[in-house]
Amino acid sequence: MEGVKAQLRRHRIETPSWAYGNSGTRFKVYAQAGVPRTPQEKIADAAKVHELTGVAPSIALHIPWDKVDDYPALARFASDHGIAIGAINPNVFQEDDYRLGSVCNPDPKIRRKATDHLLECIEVGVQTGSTILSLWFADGTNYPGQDSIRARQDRLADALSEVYGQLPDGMRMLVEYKLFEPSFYTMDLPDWGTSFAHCVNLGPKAQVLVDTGHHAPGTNIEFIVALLLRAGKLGGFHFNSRFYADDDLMVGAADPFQLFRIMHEIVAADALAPEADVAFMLDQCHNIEPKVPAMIRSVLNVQEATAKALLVDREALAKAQAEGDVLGANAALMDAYNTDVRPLLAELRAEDGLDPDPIGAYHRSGYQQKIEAERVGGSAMGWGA
Ligand code: PSV
Ligand code: MN
Ligand code: MN
Repeated sequence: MEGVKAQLRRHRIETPSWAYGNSGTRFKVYAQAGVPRTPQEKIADAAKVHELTGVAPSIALHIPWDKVDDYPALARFASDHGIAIGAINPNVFQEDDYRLGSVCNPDPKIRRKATDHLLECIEVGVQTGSTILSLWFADGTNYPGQDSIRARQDRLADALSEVYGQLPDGMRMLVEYKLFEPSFYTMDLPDWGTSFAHCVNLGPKAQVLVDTGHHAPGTNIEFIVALLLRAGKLGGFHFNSRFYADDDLMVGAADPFQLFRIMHEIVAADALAPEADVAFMLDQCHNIEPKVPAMIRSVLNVQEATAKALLVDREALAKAQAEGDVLGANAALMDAYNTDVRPLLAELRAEDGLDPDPIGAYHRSGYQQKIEAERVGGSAMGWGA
């Protein structure tokens, strides 16, 4: 148990700035009381989540949603609040110019503009002390014949390679894929194989980012995770859960067993500790639920899945596997999954001077009342607006 606790203490989960702001679907963005109006207020909320959970010490930024004049000052603000700036996410999908794509656009001027924004985000990373440039492209086509699939891949490869060439030491590039949406015929990065192929060509500083909501229903995500880990190409996750498509619901809400299976692959490959360089990030939209407690819930859900994965009796599992004991091997996994780890996590928090019940502690803290009183006119994150 002490070994399990030691590993849990070293686990890091990053929360996204955009999940603290108002969000919604294409039908409606719901305004909530107390949501942040500035990047600083998003950082304060992320810091609250870290203060109560102890395992969420960084916040991902989305540029220009979190654009400021002075990035070093923003990083200092974060560190004064006990957290760091995590992945920098460029946004090349929210301007009219990008109607036919960003780095894959048939117009070279638009490709230049998009690539320049990616380069600008490297600079944001340098100024904020970030080590991750996290790329997602909405690029694709809606109709057969609309554009050349191969030419678009060439343009994508060119842009990625230019950006890769500018990555400073210590910074890596994560390439996210998504099956569909906003494009419906082709996405230029639709799946892990396409991301992987580009990353292999680019070099060791390019790795694949797995967003759990970006696959076809029924996809075995832990298989992808195992393959990428084996190739040293798993850069990180965007955790969230889905019932249908890219629902962006709280991680662990729809399928906690899948989350456990993913974390089991991570633990089995010894990839949980920060040195393994797998970034455990959340990417969610809290449309109808209050933001900060929803984020705390999500962090706890990842932590619970991780604790269960750490409880798998590896010796018993390896023995059963070697002996071809199908039921025994499956039982080794299920015993861990069916363990209630909440008492263990409560104990861990108490030992570390945290409240054993982070959500209860949030409600008792008065933070929600404070932000509702102080913050009037919170902004939409941009997505779905
Ligand atoms: C796209 O669906 C995505 O998962 C990408 O990570 C974006 O940066 C993020 O969502 C925006 O919400
Ligand atoms: Mn994502
Ligand atoms: Mn998504």
